Amino acid sequence: MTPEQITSRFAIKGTVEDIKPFGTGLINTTYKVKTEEEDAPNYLLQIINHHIFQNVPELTRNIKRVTDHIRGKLKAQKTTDIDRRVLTPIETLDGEGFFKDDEGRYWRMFLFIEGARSYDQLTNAKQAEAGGRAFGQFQKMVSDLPGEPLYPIIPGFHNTEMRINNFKKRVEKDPVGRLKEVKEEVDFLMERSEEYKKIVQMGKEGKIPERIVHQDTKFNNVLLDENDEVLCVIDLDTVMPGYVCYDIGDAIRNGANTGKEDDPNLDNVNINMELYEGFIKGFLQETKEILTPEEKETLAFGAKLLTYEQAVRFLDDYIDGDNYYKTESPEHNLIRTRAQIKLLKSMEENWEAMQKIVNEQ
Ligand code: GN1
Ligand code: MG
Repeated sequence: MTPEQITSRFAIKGTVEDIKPFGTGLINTTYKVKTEEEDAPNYLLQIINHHIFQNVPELTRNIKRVTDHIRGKLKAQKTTDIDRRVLTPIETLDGEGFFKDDEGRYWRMFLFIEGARSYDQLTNAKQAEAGGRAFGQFQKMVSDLPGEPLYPIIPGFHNTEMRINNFKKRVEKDPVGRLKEVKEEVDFLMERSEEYKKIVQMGKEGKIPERIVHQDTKFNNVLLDENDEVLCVIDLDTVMPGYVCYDIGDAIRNGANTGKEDDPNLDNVNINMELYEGFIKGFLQETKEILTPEEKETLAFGAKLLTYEQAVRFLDDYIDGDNYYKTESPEHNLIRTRAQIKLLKSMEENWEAMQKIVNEQ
């Protein structure tokens, strides 16, 4: 089926004028749908990667619960422009909220948020603070979501202990014979495996609470307005129970890197401490009152944790023959792994300063 035929299954307003690829996600495939009429909104159309998000009805329900809850809060606060301050899922004509086509692909739509900016890379600390505030606000708004816990769409998504165990098995199996090229990287990661089981263990011991967290806090998942003020956060697929340090940790991993996530030149890759400070400041401005002292203590560690974990995940996928992430070359996952390892080394070198910044807030 063509994207045009797909959109006719959704309760959209106006006539579809064109549909173009949109965004840079590594998992789902996204299009922008432009409508002809001045007064009809534009939309986002997505193919959900259902190999990764296997329970699409529960995924749809999670996102609806979270966005309805946030919308309710915004209404209570008499916020104007609510449609720019939270994602709006578009209903299907049959009320399912998603459409499965004859090729087995799952589609969904959202209202397109107009006049929003998002950046793959940050240029200043003001943006970092906005990023920290965006995920902090999100955290605060969903902290009192009523009802049963959200459905764990990808069980153990940031369970580093589980990721390490799976990684060990992959290394033993070496399914496509790539292990011999990556011995050094495997050793680097395995040497640190005990240290990075800490958060899951603290959770099990009841030292930190489980909360609803976003879990995919790339800076390009923050929408900003023309003055770089926060509109909302997007990409709610992985919103699930987890620990608070996952969100700030992944935001820093992604956003406070002087290089790119897949930078082939490792000299470019370092932690930018100014941006780091911006993220921590912004995040704590919003969450100070809801975090326990133990949780606050995990924030700096979260940055190292998520960087470590991402290196494990990229290398795991490389050893597996690139089945998970979209890649642009056979070495792409290895390049990504090396960049994450370099970033982690840089964080290790700045570890004291990173902790100090949290303590000063
Ligand atoms: C994936 O698709 P995207 O870019 O939102 C991944 C994240 C990784 C990220 C690395 C569901 O996110 O966990 O941090 O790539 N999402 C999933 O770039 O695995
Ligand atoms: Mg994502």
